[in-house]
Amino acid sequence: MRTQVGIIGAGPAGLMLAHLLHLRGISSVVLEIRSRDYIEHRLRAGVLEQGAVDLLVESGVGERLQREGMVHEGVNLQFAGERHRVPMTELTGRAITVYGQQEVVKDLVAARLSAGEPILFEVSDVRLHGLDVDEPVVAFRHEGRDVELRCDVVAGCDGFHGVSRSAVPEGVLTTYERTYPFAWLGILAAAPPATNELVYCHSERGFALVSMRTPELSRLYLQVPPDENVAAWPDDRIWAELQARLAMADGWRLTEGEVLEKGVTAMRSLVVEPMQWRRLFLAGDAVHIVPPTGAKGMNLALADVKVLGEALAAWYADGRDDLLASYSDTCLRRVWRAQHFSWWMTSMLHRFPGHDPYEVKLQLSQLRYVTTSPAYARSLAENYVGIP
Ligand code: RFL
Ligand code: PHB
Repeated sequence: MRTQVGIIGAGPAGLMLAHLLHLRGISSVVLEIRSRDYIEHRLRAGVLEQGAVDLLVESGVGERLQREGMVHEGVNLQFAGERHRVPMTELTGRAITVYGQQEVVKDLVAARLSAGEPILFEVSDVRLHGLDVDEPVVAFRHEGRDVELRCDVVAGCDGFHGVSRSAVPEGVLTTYERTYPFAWLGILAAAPPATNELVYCHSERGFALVSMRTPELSRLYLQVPPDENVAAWPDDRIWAELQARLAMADGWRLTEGEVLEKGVTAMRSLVVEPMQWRRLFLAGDAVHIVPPTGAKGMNLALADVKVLGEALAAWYADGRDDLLASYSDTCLRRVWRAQHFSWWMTSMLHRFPGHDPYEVKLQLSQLRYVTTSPAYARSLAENYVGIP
């Protein structure tokens, strides 16, 4: 098999890159180890920055997003039993849109298949060769056959557990990372969202988050110990803990409903630099991870491939390689801003096992300052809606 760009992974990064390349007349083949059904129902992120929405709409895959996405002009921070709204749109002129990552994936898969372009699902044994001599080959198994895909360039969009990153020789990449001493237990519940906008809640019992997917579905999270077993959390315990953490002085209560899905997510920060080696370009979770507290992961994945798509278009159309050469540096500026923001939100809102009462007082002072100083609130807002 032969194509111009071999794309490993059909998450938001790989699918969006394939779509952007198709619009420029550049051929690609997308390889995915999971099934179509699996990737279209994997429950993950839910917040799109303004820039991500613009990218989806301008590239022609935003029709359902514009119809079904929930536009939020503010976000709430809750602490000491009080809720404070940060008016993001008033402060920045921009907004976020709540729309599930699996919906973005469905829209991109549909666009690709209706264009008659290939996505090979359920491939296995994916290996990269020939990078050192600039003749990349992706070898894999598909439907019982061994296949070799020859390409000009490989895009490694295969997420944190992918294989692309490890095709780079030892000593080339530098890893920067943090792990946090807690995880998130997330649920999807058949309950109308209890608030119009998201609530990030600091409490003595630990962090909680109120989010949503549709007017009928709530998405809720609780800080739990790292490697927590989901079995330790029967539905009743989850609701009781959410109610306790989210309790307000005025008696407000969370709407409860049937728990449809449950899962535990580890919290880590990670950046691998540079995001390129020769003809291999890495994008999204394959090279950077953020804790979900800043809602940045999917947005960074989309921002990377926007840069990569434009750089590849300039290379194919005009033989220009300056944009490909600066791909990593261009992306890493946004990546590090999001790293800092996500780390900062995480540090301000969670209960850390080693914290003493002094550190808790500092968190509360910071939260009060962010929600009362227009300057500080604007800083949070511009990071949250996404720096253009
Ligand atoms: P993905 O989505 O992980 O896609 C990678 C794809 O590659 C496939 N793959 C392979 N394919 C071929 N060969 C191999 N050897 C392969 N190995 C793996 C995988 O099956 C997969 O389909 O990476 P991508 O595209 O970089 O997208 C990144 C986002 O998925 C991720 O950053 C977000 O989900 C993170 N995240 C959030 N991001 C946001 O922007 N806003 C949020 O509100 C938000 N909330 C979240 C989140 C992630 C969460 N979890 C579960 C980690 C909330 C949670 C709970
Ligand atoms: C979600 O709706 O899944 C969500 C929202 C905001 C976050 C993380 C996850 O910061």
